[in-house]
Amino acid sequence: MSPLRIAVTGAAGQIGYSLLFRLASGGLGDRPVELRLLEVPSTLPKAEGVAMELLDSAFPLLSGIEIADDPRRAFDGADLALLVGARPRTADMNRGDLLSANGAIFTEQGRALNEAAGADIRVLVTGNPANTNALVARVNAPDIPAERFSALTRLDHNRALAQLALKTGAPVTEIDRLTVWGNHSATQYADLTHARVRGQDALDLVDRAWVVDDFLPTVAHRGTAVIQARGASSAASAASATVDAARDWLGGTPAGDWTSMAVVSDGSYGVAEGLVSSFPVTTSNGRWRIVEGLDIDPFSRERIDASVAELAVERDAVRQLGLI
Ligand code: NAX
Repeated sequence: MSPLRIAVTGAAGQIGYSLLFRLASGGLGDRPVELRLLEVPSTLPKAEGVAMELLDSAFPLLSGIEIADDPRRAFDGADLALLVGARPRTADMNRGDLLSANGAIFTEQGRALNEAAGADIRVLVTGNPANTNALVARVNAPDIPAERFSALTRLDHNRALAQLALKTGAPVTEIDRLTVWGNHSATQYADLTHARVRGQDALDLVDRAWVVDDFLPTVAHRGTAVIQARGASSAASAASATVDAARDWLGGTPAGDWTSMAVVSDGSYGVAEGLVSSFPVTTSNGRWRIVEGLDIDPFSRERIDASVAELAVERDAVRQLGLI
């Protein structure tokens, strides 16, 4: 079996340090993997150290490791690009500075993907602001079909699953049809309207006050809570969600269930066409499909619209900056 060529950006960062080992140890299945570690020049020595540890783990599925500071080299012939590296917001930056710094990264990487990536490329953006970074990369890669780009909302989905499992006492494996809508930000909406626990409607098992006052804010602000507790942002759980999202995209969602993925909107559920927004999606054979026809109640409508409005503001900002 030919190896799956996976490029990981931000390879020497804290998510990279967890993600690379999950990919090399069979996180995507039993196909051998070749890893391309992309970093900025100043952090290449750290990436070398990570590569040494990957080698020292003697993973049976790891068929090769390459380190690069040139995205064209890292993406050359790649089947999967996991775009994790991004510029974090520092105290001296306003929102425009953040979008502009990340815009520079994701325009360059979009162009490099367009030039160099393999014909089967799938691009999953974890680096924040993930949805808008995915939009910028997609627009700068006009020869790659739009549906090959997505942004990570699987961590939000997994956080929601875990909270519902804790509340109901059911294992996560007994919960399905949960959806995260919108942006990977505090405006995201984790929708339990269609979720089931052991086949029963989730909303018959929990009361509305818990959903509104406890569940939704806990899921939406989980990243901040982890920073407060750990003194560093979510890393292992973000890596785990990135693996889950990539595995399901390539391998498919279980029959009868769906997952949450931020994908390019076709106008479904009133989300403006072209925005990269989280939807309920099923996947099979490397393709995703938005689950259509779900009833959206007025509460959900309001929450979805608020998150999508934020995405539209981000899109307008990167448009004004000339990034798309
Ligand atoms: P770190 O700061 O530990 O690592 C980021 C790495 O990216 C650094 O090593 C840096 O040198 C590298 N980098 C920066 N620019 C690069 C470029 N142009 N090419 C290649 N590498 C580059 O951050 P980490 O904790 O690993 O988080 C990475 C990103 O994930 C951040 O943007 C973070 O906000 C985002 N997150 C996204 C989540 C999601 O669910 N979508 C959750 C976790 C996380 O907050």
